[in-house]
Amino acid sequence: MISKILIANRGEIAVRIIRACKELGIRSVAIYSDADKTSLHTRLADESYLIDSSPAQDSYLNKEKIIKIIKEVGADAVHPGYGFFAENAEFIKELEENKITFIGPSSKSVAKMGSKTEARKLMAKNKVPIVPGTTEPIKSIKEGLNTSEEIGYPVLLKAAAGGGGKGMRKINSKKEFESAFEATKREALKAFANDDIYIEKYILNPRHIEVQVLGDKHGNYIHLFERECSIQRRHQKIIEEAPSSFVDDLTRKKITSAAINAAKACGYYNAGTVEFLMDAKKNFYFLEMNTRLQVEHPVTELITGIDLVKEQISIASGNKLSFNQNDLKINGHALECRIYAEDPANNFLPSTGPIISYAPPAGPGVRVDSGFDHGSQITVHYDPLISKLVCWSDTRQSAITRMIRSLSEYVIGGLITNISFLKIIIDHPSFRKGDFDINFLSDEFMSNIKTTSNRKEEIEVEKIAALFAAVLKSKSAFNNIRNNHSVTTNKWMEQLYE
Ligand code: MV4
Repeated sequence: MISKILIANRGEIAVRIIRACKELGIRSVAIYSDADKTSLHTRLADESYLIDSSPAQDSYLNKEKIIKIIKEVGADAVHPGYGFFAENAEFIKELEENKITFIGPSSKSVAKMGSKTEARKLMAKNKVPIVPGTTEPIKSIKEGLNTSEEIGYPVLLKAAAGGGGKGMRKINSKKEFESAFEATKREALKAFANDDIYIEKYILNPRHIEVQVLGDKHGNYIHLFERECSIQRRHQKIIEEAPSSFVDDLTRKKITSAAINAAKACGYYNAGTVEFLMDAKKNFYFLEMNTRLQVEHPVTELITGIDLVKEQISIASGNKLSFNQNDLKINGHALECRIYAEDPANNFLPSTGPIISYAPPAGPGVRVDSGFDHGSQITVHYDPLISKLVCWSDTRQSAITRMIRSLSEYVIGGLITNISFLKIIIDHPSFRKGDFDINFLSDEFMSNIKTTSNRKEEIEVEKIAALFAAVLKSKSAFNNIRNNHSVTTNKWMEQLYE
């Protein structure tokens, strides 16, 4: 039994995990940095501990300090969220050695999927289609040229220790090969301290489709259907949905059973995601396995009714999966928009400062997973994700309508956000038709839309309005004390009309 969980993360995902703990009657422990004193996770957990200063290396990546706190507070388990230590095999191994439960897969599974060439080898052996190419690092330019000739240009050079889009290079013809090979090797060495690189055929204009899987420690596996994640910019996903409008029943059957084979192949337990590229003919190819809970997990929760975080905790406790494959069916459609504090009109420059007013959307079929609220500070130290707006409805079209309604309702004062940009994408005829691939947000798309806004001026007005409201509030409180009657909620309004 797990009775106390330390959440080694921040922002919306830390809040998501704390909420699951509360509903399960498990004590939650938050850690926070200087920059996160005003964040929601710090306030919502049963216990919160300051780790150190704001940089991630000193705080959420400070392994020694985190393990020290785990021991001091007597936490019996750790939930890593995503990012930070979520896929760090060394961190997981250290917890395993200290008999602290890691709410995720074993360090062995994580290490196996960490090497992209090893993962490809394992997949090829276990009936999971991989992109044509090599399963061993390329040793020489001559070998690379021969392989590329065989599979046909264009090809992609990828770092064996890479992932998530880092350390890749496209080669269009043999005359580009030599210099690209050297450059990719150099970059891989710098980024991953490992210069092994391998070759894949370049798949033209694919979609990014991923399958959510769950495995328990007793060898049971189930999938929770697919998510469509093609709407991304520079490898940063922006909009995700479940199910994919491109995947038909037969393709779904094939891709989900490939995903289960992938999980079985690495002795996986807990929640994981198998990523695929899917071409226009619906051929799909294994890309990588993400050995963590993903940002976009809510869309899967909304169409299946499964609470993935509670299931993760149950699996980590040693329980069997609480349902079988036949219990699951796709119910309706869900969309997620990632709400970032960044300026689409200014090359997505992060926007920092306090949130001076905050009014999230609500109503039927609307879920907001936020890490922040009124008074929280968004800083330069971490990813500028404020929250995730997730909408469910019975059909894709009505989920789109609901998303536009919710985006229009969302008020985040004091910061520039990508909300208007999200509305433009969701309302685009091609998006509505489901006609897009990973290149949808191309430079061409970006130059054709109008992302300029008067947010800068609006923010100045918001700041003055917030100041004015604060003055009125304190005057109201002062009058209440002076008149010796208790503070009532309507006093503030009365003051306005005085
Ligand atoms: C590819 C590809 C085309 N062909 N591999 C980017 C992230 C990393 N996980 C793999 N990626 C890609 N691999 C072959 N053989 C195109 C991409 C790719 C991509 C994939 C998924 C989502 C967005 C993407 C954006 C650019 C490139």
